[in-house]
Amino acid sequence: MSASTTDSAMPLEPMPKAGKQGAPAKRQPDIIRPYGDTTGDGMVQVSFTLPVPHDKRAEGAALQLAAKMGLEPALLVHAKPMGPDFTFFVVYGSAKHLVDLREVTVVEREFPLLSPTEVNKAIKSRLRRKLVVVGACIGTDAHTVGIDAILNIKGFAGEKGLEYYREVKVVNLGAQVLVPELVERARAEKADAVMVSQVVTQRDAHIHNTTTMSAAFREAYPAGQVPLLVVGGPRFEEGSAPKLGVDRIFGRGTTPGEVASYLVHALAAPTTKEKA
Ligand code: B12
Repeated sequence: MSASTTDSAMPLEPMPKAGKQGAPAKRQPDIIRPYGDTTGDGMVQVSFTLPVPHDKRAEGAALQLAAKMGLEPALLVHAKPMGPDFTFFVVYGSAKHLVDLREVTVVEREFPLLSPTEVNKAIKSRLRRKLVVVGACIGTDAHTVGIDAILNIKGFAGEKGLEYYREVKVVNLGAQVLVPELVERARAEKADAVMVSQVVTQRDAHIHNTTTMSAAFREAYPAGQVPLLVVGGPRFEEGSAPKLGVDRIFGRGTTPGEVASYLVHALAAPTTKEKA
């Protein structure tokens, strides 16, 4: 999403009035601002930590940062020492920036959502064997909740995980798996898809680990036979899969059903004949 304009003086389009029943759908304005107390007042709340002890100067520094971020006027609503050398702040202020909805680009899901029955049926009729998935958190990452939400039978957001799917064999290797171990197990299991989770992003660990993993698979497998490489985590950039050498990235809020539907799309899609 991009805010093309930062000019608070730019007039906002008036909010369209609510239509009566049967009236044409009301038109959304293209240029919008955040809403706090009154429509279009631009109010936002941000939190951050500065590497200074908590005192009056630290509070002034927080307000200076807010002004430089385009928040004016801004109120310091919370300041708390984080140990002797750091202070955590919450600032509430009016953002100068405008959002142009016409410039927002959205990455649409490229496959249809299927029910578990449809997924099982597609795998059975097209692969004629179980689809094998090997999953892990790689590197030093121990955040297994995300990958477990996708793989374990208990699932996520009311959907059962891939273990629930009769036609999917799941091998969940857990946390802190080394890339060579993952490659070896994927080969031993004849994995169709490898599912990797990366939650920690400090010093771009998720990027480095993902590119290392994809390079290792390309090296270990003959060209064209690398399993489908699927990576997930809350802080990946949408659409960054090609850059990272993997087939698909899944982000925050992904559900098992989406992943199962993607696996069918990528590995057991209907032939042109079947579609016709
Ligand atoms: C629970 C938790 C822990 C638990 C983890 C327990 C476990 N078994 O997983 C414990 C206490 C062990 C822990 C430890 C640490 N943690 Co922690 N932890 C969290 C916390 C609170 C929740 C993460 C979580 O479970 N989310 C819920 C799941 C369901 O969401 P998710 O992971 O995003 O997964 C979804 C999607 O992303 C996607 N997905 C994820 N993976 C995959 C994989 C595939 C294949 C697919 C398709 C989809 C997919 O689908 C999932 C479902 O929608 C977050 C903060 C937060 N609120 O997010 C911090 C957080 C992730 N932790 C953090 C940190 C710093 C740490 C520690 C370094 C702390 C320390 N100093 O020791 C250690 C690191 C340990 C290690 N070696 O990795 C930071 C990371 C910061 C960063 N920029 O990297 C966070 C963001 C907290 C923070 N704000 O500072 N942590």
